[in-house]
Amino acid sequence: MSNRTYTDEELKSVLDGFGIRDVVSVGRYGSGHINDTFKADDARGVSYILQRINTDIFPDPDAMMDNISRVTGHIRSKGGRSLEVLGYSNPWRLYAFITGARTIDLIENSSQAFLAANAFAKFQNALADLPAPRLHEILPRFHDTVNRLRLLDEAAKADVKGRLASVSREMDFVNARREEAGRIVNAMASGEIPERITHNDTKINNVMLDDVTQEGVAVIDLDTTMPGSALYDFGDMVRTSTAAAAEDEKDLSKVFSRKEYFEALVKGYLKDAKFLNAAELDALAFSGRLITLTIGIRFLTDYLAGDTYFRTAYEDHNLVRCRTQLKMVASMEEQRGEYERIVRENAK
Ligand code: ADP
Ligand code: GN1
Ligand code: MG
Repeated sequence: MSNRTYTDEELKSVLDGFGIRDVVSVGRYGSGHINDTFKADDARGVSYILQRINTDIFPDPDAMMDNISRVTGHIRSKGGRSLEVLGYSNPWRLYAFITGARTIDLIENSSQAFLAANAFAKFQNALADLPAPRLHEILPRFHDTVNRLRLLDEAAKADVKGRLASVSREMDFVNARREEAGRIVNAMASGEIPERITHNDTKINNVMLDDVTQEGVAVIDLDTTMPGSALYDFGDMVRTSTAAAAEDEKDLSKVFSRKEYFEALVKGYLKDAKFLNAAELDALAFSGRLITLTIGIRFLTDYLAGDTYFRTAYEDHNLVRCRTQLKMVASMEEQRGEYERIVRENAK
């Protein structure tokens, strides 16, 4: 968890190191949970994104930046828009600020869901022919739900904050779904589901939407772009882009998965994700439930471990987030037949 504060002088001296000397303002920006992100403006009116990479989570920023420069270079070589690294000096980096577009934390209409999913499909498509070598595996077993369950069990056993007794309902919910946890990792191990280059963090605020057309003009937050499964990328879109309420909404009656947004996601994704095989298509609806359960498990684990991973704003923040994720899983389970039908009809 990085709740560190930075003085203006500190930030200006980092910017100075990158050759940006006429800074008129610099302040916290965005709502990411991992890195410390700042927007800086200079006297000419040019804006920058300055980020301190969270090195507790990303132990090898050089490998990460190597991935990012290969990925962004490849996308640009095909005429696409991407992050532009203006400077990097571990743990700081400077990006050009992408103008004319914005990120949102909650989808506002079906059209945005369609366009965001289409942007992620195009991203995966563009990277399908990235020349060798294989990208660095920045966070091994990142979406491996079986491993995430093991980490949850360890945190529950240690119970460092004495919080276990208060989460018995959440633990029961997770425990009732352990059987499904290995479905994608096992299918990847057997080769049924192929390894692809994937983003691995396709939440809705990691794609910049055009201010006018709402099109996804650039996929950002490329820290976890590495070998993975396309299913996890689609699943995280379902988690974040079908949600009727914020990831940390306390009133669970407002939290559910919207079928019309799910349908828009499927259409937007399948329009360009022509590479999917039959096993992937078959697991598309399932991937939404699995990744949402997995993120719920991760929030719960962090809550039990004393909030050391995700940035939190208050005492129970991770527990609140865990509850929304589990409610989303329940909502997707209720609509399972409909969601599977939508995938089948659009995959024809
Ligand atoms: P985190 O890993 O903490 O989620 P992100 O890289 O996603 O950090 O950045 C946090 C937020 O900052 C994004 O959701 C987006 O709103 C904004 N942002 C990041 N990079 C850019 C950029 N190049 N141009 C404009 N906004 C950006
Ligand atoms: C983190 O970095 P950000 O805020 O885009 C996390 C994702 C989680 C997400 C939950 C590197 O994403 O895996 O799904 O929070 N990123 C990392 O909101 O752990
Ligand atoms: Mg982000």
